Amino acid sequence: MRAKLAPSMMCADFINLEKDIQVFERAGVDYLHIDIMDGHFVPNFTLGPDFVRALRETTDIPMDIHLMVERPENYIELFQPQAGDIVSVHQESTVHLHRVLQKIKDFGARPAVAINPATPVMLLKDVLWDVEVVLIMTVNPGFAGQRLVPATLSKIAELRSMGLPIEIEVDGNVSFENAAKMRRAGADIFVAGSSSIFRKDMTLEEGIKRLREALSE
Ligand code: S6P
Ligand code: MG
Repeated sequence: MRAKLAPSMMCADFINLEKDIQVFERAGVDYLHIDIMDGHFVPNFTLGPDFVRALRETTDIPMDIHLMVERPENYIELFQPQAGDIVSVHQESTVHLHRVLQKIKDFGARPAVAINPATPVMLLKDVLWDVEVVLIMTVNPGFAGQRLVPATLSKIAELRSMGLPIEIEVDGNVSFENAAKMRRAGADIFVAGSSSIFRKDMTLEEGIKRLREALSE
């Protein structure tokens, strides 16, 4: 599968958001990655449904909504997922994983399950046929700008070797160097944050170009 890019909007310039979105449209990125945190599942707060609504008025780029919240089944309606969006819920965040994945499907969006670095791939065995995407967290969720947890690379390869028709998304310290390793291990969707396209020493355009080059090596 073709490598896809999902810029992480929590790393964007909130004061000049429209400018960043125009760059993403010109560059043809595949998704806008939106981190949703509740201060319980992860010790931080970030974006919310109003932000998603405002983005939808500005762009047609599909959303990749990453729910880092307890009991995600209570919040799907709030985000009004649309056809073509990805909505990911954490395996660790609910005892009703199957039910919430069906709910996402009912909205016509692409259901996805996310796992923390400490969660083994095998715990997903009984939902793998109910998801289109598996999001492998390559850092502990909650913050941008962290370092890769190296053991997560073998989880990408382990999942890919199962031969399932799913896309593998990676999120966390997807630097130019790590992105190439993740691609070789079998990842398809790359969340691009402060380690790549939002680096302070280059423009967004340069960062996107370098990330694409790293992924095609
Ligand atoms: C972390 C969140 C991520 C970050 C992304 C930032 O909890 O889910 O989506 O925004 O990891 O990228 P970087 O390159 O700063 O790690
Ligand atoms: Mg994320």
